[in-house]
Amino acid sequence: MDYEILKTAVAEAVATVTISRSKAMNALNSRFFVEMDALIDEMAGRTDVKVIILTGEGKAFVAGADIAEMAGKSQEQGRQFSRAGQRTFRRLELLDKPVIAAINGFALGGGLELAMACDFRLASAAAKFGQPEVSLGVIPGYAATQRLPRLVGLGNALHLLLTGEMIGAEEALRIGLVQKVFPPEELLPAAQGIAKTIASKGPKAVKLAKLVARQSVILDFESGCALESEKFGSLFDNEAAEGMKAFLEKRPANWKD
Ligand code: CO8
Repeated sequence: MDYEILKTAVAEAVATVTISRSKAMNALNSRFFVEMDALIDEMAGRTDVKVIILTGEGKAFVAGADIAEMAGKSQEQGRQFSRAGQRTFRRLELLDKPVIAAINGFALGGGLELAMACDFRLASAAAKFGQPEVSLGVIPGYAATQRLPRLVGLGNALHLLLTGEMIGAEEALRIGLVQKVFPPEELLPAAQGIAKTIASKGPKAVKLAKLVARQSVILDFESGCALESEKFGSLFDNEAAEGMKAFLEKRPANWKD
């Protein structure tokens, strides 16, 4: 498809996707969701891409759902838009390639929800985070009520959800909402460096590590461990043979995709 909002640049197996609607602080409109669904399909099929980075153009990562588009919706439309957006973010979360959020600026409302659907979050020291929905008389609709407590604990989540307060990158790091903070100009190079590190690892192992860890919030502990053992075993006589041989021979592994 012809993308208007999502601009992709691919280098060394890493796709850097920039959300480019900076005149509206990259707010998520209907067109964004059409493009994001297409992007997920495209990324799943591209053999030249192993890791995806999502970032934003200008001052914002994403300043939320598009308020101008949301205003005036009926109850039924509100429900439908929420479910459709949740489905898209879930598809992103379940993509069998790692997705890293490189949060360059405001990550508010639906923007923070998008970042939380990524596998981990890296932030600029200038980034700001919040769930300001209650200020608009709504609650989150793209699963922040479910993902935020899982990521930062119920108390930290409710503090953000009930006050609508914006927090800075250091506070986001402290509560575990982001994993690393960088000076603004170093964010993207650092994200690309981390992405390349992941791209250099056993591709099947990377996929399975994500798949099994993602099940930890769904499955009970014993079922999760059983799934881990099954997937662990599946890598033997397969990718693990090359990875361990390479270690013993003191050479880089020669992975097959
Ligand atoms: N939607 C639409 N337009 C936006 C949004 C947005 N979320 N955020 C900013 N813009 C627009 C502004 O209206 C402005 O447009 P214009 O130039 O035409 O006046 C332009 O972007 C620049 O914004 P500001 O002038 O406000 O820039 P500042 O630097 O002064 O402020 C802020 C930046 C702090 C990010 C400020 O723009 C802001 O507070 N934005 C709104 C943040 C917000 O409340 N986000 C949450 C939205 S609710 C949500 O995300 C719920 C998701 C679930 C949806 C469920 C399905 C329907």
